[in-house]
Amino acid sequence: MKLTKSDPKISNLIRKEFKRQNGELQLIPSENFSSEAVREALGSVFTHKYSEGQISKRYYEGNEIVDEIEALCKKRALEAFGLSKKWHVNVQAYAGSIANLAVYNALLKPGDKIMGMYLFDGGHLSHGWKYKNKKITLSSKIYNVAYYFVDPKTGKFDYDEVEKKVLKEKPKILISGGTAYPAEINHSRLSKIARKVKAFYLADIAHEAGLVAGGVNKSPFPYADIVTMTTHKTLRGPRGALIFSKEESSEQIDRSVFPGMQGGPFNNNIAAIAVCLKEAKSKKFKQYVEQIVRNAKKLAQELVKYGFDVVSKGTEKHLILVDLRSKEINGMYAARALKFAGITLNKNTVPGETSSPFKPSGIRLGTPTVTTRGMKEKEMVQIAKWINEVIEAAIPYSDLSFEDFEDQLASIPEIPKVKKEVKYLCSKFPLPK
Ligand code: DSN
Repeated sequence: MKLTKSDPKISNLIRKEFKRQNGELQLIPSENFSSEAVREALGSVFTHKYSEGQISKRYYEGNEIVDEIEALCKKRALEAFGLSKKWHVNVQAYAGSIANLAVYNALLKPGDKIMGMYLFDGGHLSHGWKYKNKKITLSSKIYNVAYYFVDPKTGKFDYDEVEKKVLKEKPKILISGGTAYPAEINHSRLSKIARKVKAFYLADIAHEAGLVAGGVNKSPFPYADIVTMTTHKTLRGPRGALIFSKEESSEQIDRSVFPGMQGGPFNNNIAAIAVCLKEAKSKKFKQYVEQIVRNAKKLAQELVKYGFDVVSKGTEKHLILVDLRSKEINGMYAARALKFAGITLNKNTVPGETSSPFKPSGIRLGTPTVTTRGMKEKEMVQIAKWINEVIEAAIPYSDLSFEDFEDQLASIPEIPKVKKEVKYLCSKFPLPK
């Protein structure tokens, strides 16, 4: 029975969410809009099957077709990143954080040290997060955690300084990647630094996976020992994760995912990941990711023209981080004002953060979804103008409590005006169904 009949409430909520995504500008850089083909595979009968184990070595019967789909997904994953048989890929991890934890669990003993980019400088929670001496994430409870930082003047890494820190901390795994670092990462240099302390070099390219597959960001594969990524950001697939490793650690990693951390893989997800990896090999996808970066660069340039302090003065990727401390409004207030105007992005901490993750000083935005809709540089100029208009209009109210600020938003004339214009632009660039 169709969902509209069997469960109209859920069906209606799905319809409303599509309308929300379609009727507003989605600028959260870790989000994207997958193809109908990806979503068809995701909703397929593969969701019914248990398949603990590896191809041809399953614990349950009836996995002959699951074996085929997992083998195809692995083959496509290697092809999408131009990798030889020297690389192995695990496609079973439920998510990026689990993939990273599975890598640590495979290669380390509890108490060993991992070292990654500091969260406020663009790192990720799963690389181990301690805040004000409190161990927040499981990885920081199991392992010792150390960080390296951006140069506060440039917002970028000074790799000589990173090297000094790594030589002092001597981690067992050196990690790069995260959520809010707009410059490309120097994988070659980081892998050399890792070698100096005999550490594994783990490149987490969750954000950049599509950009690497499409050749617009440099590949970490010639340098890294392990590469993890999610599949739903710039790669434009379903939610999920891939772990690439070399022969010497691949078996430990497979065993760490299952039975170490997970039960049966989500075969419907694996099917959908296989679909997105085929899409990622196409010429159209390459053009798509090239446009993502052109759009992000244009948007960053325009924001700079309006006097926004864009971290690292621009971007080499799909994402932009704006430090609002010079604008007398924080990220929490700015993000909510923009949301009222139909522009969805997220509040974010910034390098040298002087506030807290709950009321951070910045906003983060990016271009994967608007580029999926077909928007180009011309639309980025318009979007920057709207962002400026809304933030400038909201600043006079930013001393109010958050509740009072929210109450005021609808009565600021610029906000409904921009919302109407945003809606019109969105109607000209509909999301693929
Ligand atoms: N939540 C993701 C992001 O927004 O970057 C990372 O896990």
